[in-house]
Amino acid sequence: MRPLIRSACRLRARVRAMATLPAAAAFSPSSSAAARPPRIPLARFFLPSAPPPAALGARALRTSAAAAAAAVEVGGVKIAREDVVREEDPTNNVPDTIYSKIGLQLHRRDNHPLGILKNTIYDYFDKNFSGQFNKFDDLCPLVSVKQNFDDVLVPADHISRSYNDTYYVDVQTVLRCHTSAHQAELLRDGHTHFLVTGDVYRRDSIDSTHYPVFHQMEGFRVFSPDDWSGSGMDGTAYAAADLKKTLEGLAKHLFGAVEMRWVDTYFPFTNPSFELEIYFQDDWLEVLGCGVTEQEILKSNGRTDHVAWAFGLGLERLAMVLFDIPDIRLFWSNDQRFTSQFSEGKLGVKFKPFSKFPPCYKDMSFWINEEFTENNLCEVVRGIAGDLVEEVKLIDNFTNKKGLTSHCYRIAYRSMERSLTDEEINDMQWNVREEVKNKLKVELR
Ligand code: FA5
Ligand code: MG
Repeated sequence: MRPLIRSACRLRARVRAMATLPAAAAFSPSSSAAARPPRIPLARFFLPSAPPPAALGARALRTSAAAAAAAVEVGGVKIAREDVVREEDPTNNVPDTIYSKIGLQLHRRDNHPLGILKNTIYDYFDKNFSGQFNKFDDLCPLVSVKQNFDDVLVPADHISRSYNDTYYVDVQTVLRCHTSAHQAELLRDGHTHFLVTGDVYRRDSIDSTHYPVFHQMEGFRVFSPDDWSGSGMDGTAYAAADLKKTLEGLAKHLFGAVEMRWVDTYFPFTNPSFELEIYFQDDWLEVLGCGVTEQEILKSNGRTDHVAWAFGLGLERLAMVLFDIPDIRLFWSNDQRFTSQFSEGKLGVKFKPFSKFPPCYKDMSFWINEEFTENNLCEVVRGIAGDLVEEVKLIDNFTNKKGLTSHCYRIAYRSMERSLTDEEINDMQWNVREEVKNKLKVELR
């Protein structure tokens, strides 16, 4: 399985890690339901759904005057806590820690590494395509299941649709797990060249390169028969060649002269599909997924007889390398010692760590049950410790004669900004144990 997204293992070198993670989630090849079946009963994932909302994120946004005061605004849409977090609703799995990230839009801050990177990519497209690409960086992250999955042909039983992998507001509304969620509507609106940057949300494991909210940029370009008719190629070959040329140029623009390679892969929405890897600090780093758009997507959205390419790149992954940022949590830091190191237009200024506080490790063992998943455990830990949790790692695993399976997890607590006291760590660990017992219904050992 060639992957990307998720790692259970600690990464010796950051770049090595990012290039080789055995991903489970999302759209990587064979991360299919067969490869990793959801543990939560399927009935919970596929409740009969009402018709999807007509407009972008429409369902969430009827708020009372009082709630509106506390709401955040994204793309002119107000989102209040109760629009997104509903503890009593079994079809909702969005915690407060996730709600608190909505509307922060790190990619829209010109002095933030993600904003600096976004603007540098914009410069490349402006320069090479004389302003043809329309840019969107303020689309609401609340989208329908249809937008996030159906419109881009994600199969009904694909693992990425599970409650274990995606944040559901209700059966028909999710926090987008990729910026591809906007392809279809933008095509229908008549766009043929576009870039969509946004925060995306995935339930995931915890370590230095994985965070449940990260940022992607989607690129999309449509060709009409006139574009390829004189080329001697068919439309698909023409688009694939243009895609590779465009992205190789982007990689050079960001990294300078670099060694890179293409790897064949699978996405439900493109065929052929590729990943681009860059040789960096002694290893291959996957920086994006892309491919030639499936005809069905073009046909369904008003572009019969056209072809298109699309790509989706992870801004944190690129920024960690370009700026030497060692831990993905740092992107969310408001600490002056972090934020003051970056300024508009300055790509690739190397981050100087202001301190390294020691981690504190706590182990916990329990007998798992059928429903247990690591993503659920990580959510509980993150709910209590927030960004003070650096890693949650399975360190022991066995099944006894009675068929009971025991897991031992090691939790690393570490602040990026200060020393933690024994007392607060012990308190957090005690709360984690209580919640793991009560919420996950496992038997602590
Ligand atoms: C996708 O999300 C596809 N929508 C990309 C795509 C778009 C393919 C258009 C074809 C056409 P994937 O799940 O592999 O694919 O994520 C794309 C990129 O996001 C990865 O290459 C990586 O750079 C980044 N990424 C994925 N998961 C994480 C994560 N947990 N943390 C940080 N970055 C991530
Ligand atoms: Mg991938």
